[in-house]
Amino acid sequence: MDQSQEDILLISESDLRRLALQVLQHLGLSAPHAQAIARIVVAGQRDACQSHGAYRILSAAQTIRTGLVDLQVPPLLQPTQGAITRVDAQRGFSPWALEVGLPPLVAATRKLGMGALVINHCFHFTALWPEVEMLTDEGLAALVMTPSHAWVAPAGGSKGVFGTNPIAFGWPRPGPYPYVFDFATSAIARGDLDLHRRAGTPLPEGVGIDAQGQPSTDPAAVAQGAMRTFGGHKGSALATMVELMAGMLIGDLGSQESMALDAGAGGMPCHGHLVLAFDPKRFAGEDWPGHQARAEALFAAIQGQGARLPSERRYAARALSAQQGIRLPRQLHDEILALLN
Ligand code: NDP
Ligand code: PYC
Repeated sequence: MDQSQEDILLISESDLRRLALQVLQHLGLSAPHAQAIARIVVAGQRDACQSHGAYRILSAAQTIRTGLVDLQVPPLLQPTQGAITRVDAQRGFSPWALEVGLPPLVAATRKLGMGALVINHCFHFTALWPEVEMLTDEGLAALVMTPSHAWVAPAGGSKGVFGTNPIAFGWPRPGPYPYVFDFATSAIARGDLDLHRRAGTPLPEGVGIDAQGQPSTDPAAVAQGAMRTFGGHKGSALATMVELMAGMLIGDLGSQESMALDAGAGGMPCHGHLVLAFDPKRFAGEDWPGHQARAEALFAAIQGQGARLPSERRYAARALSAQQGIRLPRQLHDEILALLN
């Protein structure tokens, strides 16, 4: 999916945010919904996350066309119960609900040592790392997970049961960049499958099967069949955990139910979302700086072998975007602009 220089526009972060806001509001979203979505998708494009950056403006538009998502409804913050902060997104998109739930989550985590933010009834289509970074910025460790649509077969099976069910983890570090990983528990994110389909390029071997259960590298055939979990039975178990923890545990839909709600309309998934936060100063106590230094030694041991840490590619892209502007595929830019017609 490499693109030549002519296919790429350089755009400033503020211009891309302005464009995203204009389009999202034109599509009918209230200003706070549009602003929260714009912040998160622009951050994705700035970090060169092609499947979860500006491309997701098209996903938002497609979801809006289904008529299932509420474009105006404010998230309902419920009274905090111990460690649990709960926000009912009331079938709106998730980013505004996240922003509403974050301050009480941070307060509860500082008070109790750990906290959980449960977002119910949200349409969720973003990357998870921006959510994790909002917590590492507060000096907290974080673990975030969410179901999606049942596109992914269990290891040993051939029919979609799980969502692409991403898990993200963040650890606060001295300096500007936390340790963060963020990945789908499927062998490929659905967003990347879609990008292959749009570009007419084959999928990597081994990520999906067609409707007859045969291995396929044709994105359209795999979209009709099923995607595989990463790491076989291990990814399958992690995907199950996400269904349980961010579905049944929090009293919300899993990926099969989300897909049934969509009923073939082609919108983004609607379900619950779980954000866990941990205060190292409460877990490690006064010795936290010493233990944080031990964590730094671990990272140095990884990098000392020539291996890279997760998110290094993103952070490098972030620095490049700050210097040169954000790289945006011209075709995507034109498709986003066309939403104004
Ligand atoms: P990738 O496989 O691209 O990357 C997974 C993680 O591994 C990243 O943190 C990445 O860091 C890191 N990584 C990649 N290569 C290496 C390497 N060689 N050494 C060390 N670390 C490495 O992610 P996915 O395609 O699985 O997911 C992409 C995005 O899709 C995620 O942001 C996820 O949240 C999102 N998603 C959202 C869903 C939703 O329902 N909302 C569903 C599924 C996915 P780096 O970024 O620096 O390369
Ligand atoms: O890429 O798998 C994905 C995805 C699902 C919902 C949002 N992104």
